[in-house]
Amino acid sequence: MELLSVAKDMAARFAIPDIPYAIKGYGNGHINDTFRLTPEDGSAPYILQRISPAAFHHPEQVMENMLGVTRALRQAAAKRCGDPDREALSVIPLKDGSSFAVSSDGSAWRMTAFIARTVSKDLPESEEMFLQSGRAFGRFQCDLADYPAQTLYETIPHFHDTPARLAAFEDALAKDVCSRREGCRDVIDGYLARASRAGELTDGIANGTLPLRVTHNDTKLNNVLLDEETLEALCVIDLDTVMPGLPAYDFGDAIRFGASTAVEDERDKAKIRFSLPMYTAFARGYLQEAGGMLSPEEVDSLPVGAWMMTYECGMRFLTDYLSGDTYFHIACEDHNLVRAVNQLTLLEDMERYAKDMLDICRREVRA
Ligand code: ADP
Ligand code: GN1
Ligand code: MG
Repeated sequence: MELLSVAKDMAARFAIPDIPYAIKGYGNGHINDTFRLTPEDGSAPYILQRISPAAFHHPEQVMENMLGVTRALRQAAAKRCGDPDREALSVIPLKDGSSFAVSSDGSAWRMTAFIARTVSKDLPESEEMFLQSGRAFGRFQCDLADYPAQTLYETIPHFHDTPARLAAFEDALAKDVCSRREGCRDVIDGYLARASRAGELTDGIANGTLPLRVTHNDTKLNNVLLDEETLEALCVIDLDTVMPGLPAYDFGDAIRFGASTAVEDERDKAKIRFSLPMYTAFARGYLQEAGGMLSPEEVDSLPVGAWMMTYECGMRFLTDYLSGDTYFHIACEDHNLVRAVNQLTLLEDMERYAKDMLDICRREVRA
């Protein structure tokens, strides 16, 4: 059955008013299948999502994490006199009270209240916008500082274990199931040439200098909803990968995405540069909120995170390309290859700024 028809069937199982809805695909996520439900009577819309079975093998664990984390985030918003309904997601239960539905093909579906009058962006439109998103992710880090990490499931094991991502890449390379290897030798070599740095963050975990904290792990700008009018960052979404991790992952992934001068799938490589002003803006916002809870070693790990997340994400795109595009949503045959080329291009430019990136974090944490 077509996914939209399944979505219509699934929608009827949730505890929402029994009125007609228009259902349409929504958003730019690469993982889940997202639909917006708009009631024909003009009342509040909903978001319905099929949790990606390729990414998440235990959706019940994803949902248990999400229930706990949204509860904590709503409490934190209320405590600072914010609006929990706009600053945190609300999970809508099924009519029988459970948190997700299962369709006949075994995939899991969940619903959240649609947060109205918001936008999500694929590139920051100003330094101020990116600074605000830095504040939102920094605040997120603080809001979950006391969350019992041991109660969280690891929804994707080894998610930011870059040496493990490198091993998966080398495996895909050796298997070359789609015979794509020879067509992208230069890109492959660019990633392999940097393999010796893959353990820089995981070594810090192993030797105890970088403590695990509760982190988001997928901090793209389009995973924070901005107020449509003020463009202030309002609500951090996409909580599927909230797990024990490093602040360097959250800082780094946000930089990878938002301190690029072009979108992830830009076809003109010449447009891709690393933006030090955007980096500075995000560092300022993030450290204003989270700087106080980070050790000097953690602050120094933030620019390493930017390098690592760019390297790792590019390698993941290339691994998926070599493996036949089974993980990330694609819109054309070479989509994952284009993304992998772009991450490498960004990485090469970013490498020229390593010292500035470190100096900026050290300066901003003292500001
Ligand atoms: P994916 O894992 O596929 O990225 P997301 O949970 O990030 O899935 O959702 C995809 C997009 O849908 C988001 O980038 C955002 O634009 C939109 N979205 C998701 N949840 C909501 C919500 N509750 N209210 C408004 N927009 C939402
Ligand atoms: C995916 O779900 P989404 O689109 O926000 C991916 C991230 C990647 C990102 C690259 C669960 O994020 O890890 O960095 O694509 N999420 C998952 O755009 O794998
Ligand atoms: Mg997302």
